Amino acid sequence: MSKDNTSGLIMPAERPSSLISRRNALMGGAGLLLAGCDQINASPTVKSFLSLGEKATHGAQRLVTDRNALAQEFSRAEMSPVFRQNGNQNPGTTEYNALAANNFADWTLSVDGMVAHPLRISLAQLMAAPRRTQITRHDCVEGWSAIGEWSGVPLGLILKRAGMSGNARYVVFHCADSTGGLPYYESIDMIDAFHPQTILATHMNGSLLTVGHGAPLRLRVERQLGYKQAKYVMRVEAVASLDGIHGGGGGYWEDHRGYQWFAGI
Ligand SMILES: Nc1nc2c(c(=O)[nH]1)N[C@H]1C(S)=C(S)[C@@H](COP(=O)(O)O)O[C@H]1N2
Ligand SMILES: [Mo]
Repeated sequence: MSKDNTSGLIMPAERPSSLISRRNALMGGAGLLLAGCDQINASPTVKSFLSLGEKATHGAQRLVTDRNALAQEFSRAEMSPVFRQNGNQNPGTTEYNALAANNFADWTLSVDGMVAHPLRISLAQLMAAPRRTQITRHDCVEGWSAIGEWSGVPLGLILKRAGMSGNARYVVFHCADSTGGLPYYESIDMIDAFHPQTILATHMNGSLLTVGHGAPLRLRVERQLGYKQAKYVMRVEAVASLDGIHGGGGGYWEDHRGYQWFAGI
């Protein structure tokens, strides 16, 4: 955490080496053995051994690193000059308007469901928590993308603080807005919930979130498409199943628009 706090960015150079060391740890050193042995490549026995090794490595990487791999991060110079607002741009309810009028001083995030210690966290508490900052690309299924900087508290920290049950399988985000009476909500699995780039963001591009972009708190789950990036998050719920939560599909778009629950990129 402290590394992220001081630089605000993950240095691009860190990523390949951490991936390589993860692979080597995984392969028990076989990765190291196979690296850079041009001389012995010629022998057919060695060749077949190598291709087996390659398959094993790729298979293991697919299993272990694909879902955990980091989404690409960008430099400040690559940030989009305009990051559009999309979907609902203001919940507009009496309750939300009152919270916004007071700069969300009375707002709290509820963390509940399958947790040992249900929490109510104020914005001030979130601001004081360890945070992570990342510049990533947002991809909306409607065909636009934008690169922006997000800063917030890792979701995994909050779930650990709440003492989430080992039997919980999904994290559901309940939002303040609805469309035609249908509440916006989204959900992710535990791999995404504990992914290092999954944060509950309070800031975008160095400033507090605007109402249009989801104030005071939104999810950033960087390996997923735009519609999973829930804005106006009011409540985080740990559950064993998505059955019985609204339409049971795990999200507003999944329930009503036929979008895939898993929107991995
Ligand atoms: N609560 C809520 N979250 C939401 C939406 C929404 O309508 N309500 N729209 C989604 C979609 S489709 C996209 S592309 C992004 C847009 O985020 P932005 O307005 O910050 O660009 O938010 C997502 N999260
Ligand atoms: Mo979207």
